[in-house]
Amino acid sequence: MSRPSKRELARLITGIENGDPNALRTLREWYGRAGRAHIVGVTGAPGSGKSTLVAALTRLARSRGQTVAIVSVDPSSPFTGGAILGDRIRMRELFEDEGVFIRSMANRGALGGIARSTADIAVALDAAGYDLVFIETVGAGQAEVEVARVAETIVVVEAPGLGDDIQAIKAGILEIADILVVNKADREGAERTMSALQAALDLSTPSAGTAGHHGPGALRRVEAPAANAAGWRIPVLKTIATEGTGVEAVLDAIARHRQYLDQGAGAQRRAQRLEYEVTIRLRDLLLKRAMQQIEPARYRALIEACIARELHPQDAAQALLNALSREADRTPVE
Ligand SMILES: Nc1nc2c(ncn2[C@@H]2O[C@H](COP(=O)(O)OP(=O)(O)OP(=O)(O)O)[C@@H](O)[C@H]2O)c(=O)[nH]1
Ligand SMILES: [Mg+2]
Repeated sequence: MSRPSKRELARLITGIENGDPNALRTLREWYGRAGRAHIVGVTGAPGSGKSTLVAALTRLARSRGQTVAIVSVDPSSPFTGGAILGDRIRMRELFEDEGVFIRSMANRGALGGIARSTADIAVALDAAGYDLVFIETVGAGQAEVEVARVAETIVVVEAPGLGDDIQAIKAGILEIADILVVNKADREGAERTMSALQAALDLSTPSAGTAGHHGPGALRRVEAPAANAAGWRIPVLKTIATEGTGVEAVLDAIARHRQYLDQGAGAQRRAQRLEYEVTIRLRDLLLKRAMQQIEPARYRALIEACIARELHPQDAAQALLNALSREADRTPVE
């Protein structure tokens, strides 16, 4: 395949976002070609400087001869143009660079939906030949964590806060980090944030126990793979993204994590990630099928019963499931 133009890629990605069957057909053909790019998730609290850092990393990676794609999920700043002027000027050169592809995804699908399209978009960019694919998400909830998990390497960006208040801990995203960055190191309190993060890391033992999750066991709970097996020390790095300070160390750490994965840890992690992805897709399909089969009137009646507190939501869900299995029992097996 010749390398697709940015315009062709943009069209394919729109198709993926819209669930267009043609786009999915193309993606299936491309899937076998993917697997070469390094997919890097960048997440963290709103305004911590993720986009600025990704832009700085991209410039540096370009100077090292790598091509870069950036997917920004639900952005509120730079990549969509909502940024202050200085940021926008700095972003423009990236937009004009042939070796850089930038895409924003603003549509908020249902839980899982956005993770699914992000995974597909990453495959498209990977197959299209980009060396590095950055996926920026705002680390604020379950959906964002699912999106970040599409990546092989996850960078969590923190900014110095008030006192010891670490947003990443509050949002529950610290545990998925492979690399921690304290950005805005020019601000008051950066050292304190660094040591608070280091302390939190020292406390948390990697949960290698989830690694052996195989087969239908994984379906009992949509459980994410343990992010950090033994052998990888999570670095805590300091940056001033607006000035490019410390960015080289972050890009080096990203490359080192890739090497670490390539030396063996990656195979197990890739298997876990794909198992997780298949499980999420199965959950979505099951729910979709259930919603198609459930009679709307019955559904409404059960919700009403919950509103009237005559029925517990768990029992409503169970009643719907029971009705589905009775339906399935009547459906002859082909
Ligand atoms: N002082 C200082 N400001 C920074 C630094 N990095 C980014 N900023 C500024 O912080 C603001 C937010 O930066 P963004 O890169 O948009 O942050 P973000 O995390 O991508 O924001 P969202 O995508 O909206 O969550 C911008 O005005 C940046 O110029 C830094 O190292 N120091
Ligand atoms: Mg941003």
